[in-house]
Amino acid sequence: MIGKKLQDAINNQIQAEMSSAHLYLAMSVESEEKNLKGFAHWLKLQYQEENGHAFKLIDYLLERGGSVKLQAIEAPASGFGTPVELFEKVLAHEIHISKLINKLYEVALEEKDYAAQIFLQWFITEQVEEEANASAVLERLKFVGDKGGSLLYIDKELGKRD
Ligand code: OFO
Repeated sequence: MIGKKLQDAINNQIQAEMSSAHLYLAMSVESEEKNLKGFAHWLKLQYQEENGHAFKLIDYLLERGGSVKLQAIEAPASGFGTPVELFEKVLAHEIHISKLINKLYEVALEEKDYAAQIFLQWFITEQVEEEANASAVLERLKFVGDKGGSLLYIDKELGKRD
């Protein structure tokens, strides 16, 4: 059975993951509207990945006999700017989520919940990958530029994500 403090913290993280999904869906739709189909595809897969993170936490809480309390998801921002600005926002968001995951892990440490510590290590590793993925796209965009033929090339590359 999981303690109340950790249960509340996991419920907050479920909300954060679902908010991430919502944000990436908004970014995907905006990219589609700009006819950047590769960006839209990449961001749609990211949306699905975030929902997967939320479900992983939901399943874990249920497995531990906890109570899942879904929270409101705010409308995401819009007007994400140029492709470079868009991926600056993606990277900043993932850095923010990494901090939340670290705080969640600290709760598991304080509560001496060893099982939860092992479970949450997956998320710590995942955040390294999430930041690296966003950073790689941002660096490429900055290197080749986010206009004209360069943009079309990167859009095509992002469309290959599976
Ligand atoms: Fe759930 O990792 Fe991104 O936000």
